[in-house]
Amino acid sequence: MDELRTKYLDAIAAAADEAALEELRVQAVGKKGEVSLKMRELGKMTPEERQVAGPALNALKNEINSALAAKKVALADAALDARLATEWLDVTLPARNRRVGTIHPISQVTEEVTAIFADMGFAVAEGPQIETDWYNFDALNIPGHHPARAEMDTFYTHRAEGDERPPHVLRTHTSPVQIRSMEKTGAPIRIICPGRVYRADYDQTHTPMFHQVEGLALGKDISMANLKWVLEEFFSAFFGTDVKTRFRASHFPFTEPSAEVDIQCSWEGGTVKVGEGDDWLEVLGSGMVHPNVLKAGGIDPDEYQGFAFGMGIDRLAMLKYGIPDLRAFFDSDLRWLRHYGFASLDQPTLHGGLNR
Ligand code: 2U9
Repeated sequence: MDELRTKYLDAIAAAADEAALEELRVQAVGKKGEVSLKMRELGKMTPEERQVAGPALNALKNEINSALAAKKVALADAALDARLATEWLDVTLPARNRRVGTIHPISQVTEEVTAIFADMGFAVAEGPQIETDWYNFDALNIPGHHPARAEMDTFYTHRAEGDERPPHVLRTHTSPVQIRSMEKTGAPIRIICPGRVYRADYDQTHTPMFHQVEGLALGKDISMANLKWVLEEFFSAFFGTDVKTRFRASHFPFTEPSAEVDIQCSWEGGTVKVGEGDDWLEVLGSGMVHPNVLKAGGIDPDEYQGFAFGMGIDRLAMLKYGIPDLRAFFDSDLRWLRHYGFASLDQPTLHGGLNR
């Protein structure tokens, strides 16, 4: 019995894993294990022999079972320690640097323009980029034969063969949004419409897609004087300095009278500065909304009148942030975007100052 005890207790102590332990359990105390076979021999003993051998065998069996259980726990603890050692993590290490994206200058300027006009009571209206020719042209007093249609370099969509309806167009200006807004809410109304517009034109100063913001203010007695105040207020807030404007008589089909608007600037060493000097820069078209356009929007021109204007957002961004090349706006060049882009938490507000 001493031999058996030493044999199994040593083997259990040396067992490397649970499988080895299980094998030892079967060998020692399993149904046909060595200790179990010895217990079967008790029957052949004399009562005196049995009285000594019985308790001793039981004690050995218990001792081996305890050793097996203790070793099992020890092996599990060792396995957990090994796992903890390999999966150890230093939570005090500083985080890895991550590259953050930037806000595109066009998005930034759109937010700035929106903040300034919102402060003057203008809401933002949006509409579809694919329009019917009625909303893009007819409603704006540009009939089929009008030269402005040809001049606009319009992108047309395809109609199925035999479908004689006029094709849809990629909107050439955001003016259709104003028509839709007039239909929806009527007058009085004060909105700006920023968004993408499309013209089939590509050179140093034109891209086939660009961004416009148009404005519309209708009421019982809104005049060109209100237009001039609103625009000077806008340009001064946008460029962060008092900006004079100059109105030149012009012609657009959708406004009468019409004016092109220049802002005061200086030219020095090939760079333009807004709000100083005595040069002028054309930035905007405007006028009093044509009665035909009011009618197309469902508004009575004998009851309401007002002004409208339109300007290029891309152009505004170039002027304010000194961006030289228009086409780079749409190249998705990450180096350009990191250089000219804005921090995402740097949202423009009037009280925070719009300018960097
Ligand atoms: C309605 C009535 C009138 C919007 C106007 C202009 C003049 C204009 C150009 C400036 C540079 C477009 O970005 S640009 O190429 N825009 O000259 N836009 S008046 O007139 C409207 C619009 C909607 C219902």
